[in-house]
Amino acid sequence: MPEVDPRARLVPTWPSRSTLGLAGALTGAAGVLTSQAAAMALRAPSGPVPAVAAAVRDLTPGPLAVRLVHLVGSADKPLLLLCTTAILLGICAWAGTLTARHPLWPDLVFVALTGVGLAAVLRAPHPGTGSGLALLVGLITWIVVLRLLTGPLLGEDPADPSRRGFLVRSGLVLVGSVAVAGFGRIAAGSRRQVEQARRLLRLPITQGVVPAGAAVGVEGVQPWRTPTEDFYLIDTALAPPSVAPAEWELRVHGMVEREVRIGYRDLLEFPQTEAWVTLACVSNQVGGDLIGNAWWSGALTRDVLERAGVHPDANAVLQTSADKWTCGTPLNALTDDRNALLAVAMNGQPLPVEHGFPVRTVVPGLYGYVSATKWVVDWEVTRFDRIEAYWTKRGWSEKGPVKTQSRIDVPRNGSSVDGPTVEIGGSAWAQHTGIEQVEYQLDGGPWRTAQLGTAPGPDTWVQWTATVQAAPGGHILAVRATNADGRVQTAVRRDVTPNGATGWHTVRFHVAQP
Ligand SMILES: Nc1nc2c(c(=O)[nH]1)N[C@H]1C(S)=C(S)[C@@H](COP(=O)(O)O)O[C@H]1N2
Ligand SMILES: [Mo]
Repeated sequence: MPEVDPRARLVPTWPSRSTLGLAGALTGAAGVLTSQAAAMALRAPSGPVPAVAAAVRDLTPGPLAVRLVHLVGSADKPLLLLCTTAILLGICAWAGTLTARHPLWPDLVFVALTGVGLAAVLRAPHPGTGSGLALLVGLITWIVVLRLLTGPLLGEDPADPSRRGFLVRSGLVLVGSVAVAGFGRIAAGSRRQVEQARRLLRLPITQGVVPAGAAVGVEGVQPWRTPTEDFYLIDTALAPPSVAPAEWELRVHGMVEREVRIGYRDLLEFPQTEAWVTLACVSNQVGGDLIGNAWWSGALTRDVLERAGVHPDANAVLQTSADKWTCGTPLNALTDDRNALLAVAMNGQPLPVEHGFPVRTVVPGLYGYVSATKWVVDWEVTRFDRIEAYWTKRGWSEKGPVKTQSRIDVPRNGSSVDGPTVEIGGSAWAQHTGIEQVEYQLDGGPWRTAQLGTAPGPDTWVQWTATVQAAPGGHILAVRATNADGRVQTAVRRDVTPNGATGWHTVRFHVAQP
């Protein structure tokens, strides 16, 4: 029999594997709770753990997934979440035991787990900054809490371990993370209440009918009416502000005869106007997709301004949102006949929270950064020489009229298509001026006129299409529009800063050998 050192049995190693494992599991739970809370507080579309669970579900091969769902029935979702969390905590416990080797080992595991979370979160259609920040909060919690729990243990005398100290620290971590989780729930609660209020609204609006002939019916051309869920999203808000209709108020002040405050009900008592308006972002690159067309419903901005009575020397309105974003809008664009709106609905539904619920501004003909204030709460009637708005402070132009642009949707750049007859198409826009003509050019040949879809007025994009004959091999296609003033879209390539990109959209495509 081998000789056994009797002390080895009498003095257990400290910290023991199980203590370190427990510390790891506790740390794991703390990080899950804080990152989940951060995701909720930032109103990220999903927390990291549900995102991983969803990824597991989506990546599970179909037949296996079906078998599993049959096995556990409708409990599949909670069960999946539970399993994901259990596996995660198991890995964290194992990471905790690695502390005995070197305190940096668990950090590596945590970084790897965060990487998995990031990959899962990025699969969502609109991940947003909130999800990434939530992961970061979780990672920092893991790294800090594990040190907090295990650091003091590592220096302790194995013969006289302070189990009590460890238990106290563990208790504190547990209480702290539950408190943070509670805070996250409260923050998320305000969003839930607003969503609830939104669902209960019954607005005097219609769904909007796509005008006959607006869609040219070419597969691959972006729909004339952009579905709300595909509508681009641009804002500086980490989390969309939660503004309930009952709390909403627009204060109109500054160079006015009388300051007015308009509540949500007051706004609905103004005559309601509805219109198709194509909204575009100044950051849209040539050929880009930061543009969308929707049916907007709301009160006319000019009716609201008339109630306040604007001073004749005023030429601007400084708009401020609930999250303190600002933009300067030319006063005339809000008072002329273009039917700028304080919109309450988009595509026949109350505005989605992300698109500015309960009220946003929509001004045909101007880029969003100088007009389309989401969660709008304050209008100061003023003069351009007295104000600086969020983006103008950062080098973008004071005025932002939309530039005439056109885009090729099919064929896609770099695609291979069947020939020799190729259907081409896309859209063109010059909001508030209108599109008169769209031309295309194949392989540097003559410019030819495309067929145009109909448009209800000058404020929306129009679709264009044509049929070309193209031999097998590589081709280049370019498009340009002419606006209703007879101006041809410029070929000069300009960047999006300071007031919108210019240049012709060009795609390369390949016609396959028959
Ligand atoms: N409160 C607020 N409103 C805002 C912005 C913002 O950052 N904050 N961005 C503007 C910009 S730059 C654009 S292009 C449009 C985009 O609107 P959407 O997100 O509904 O498409 O909103 C505008 N309204
Ligand atoms: Mo924008």
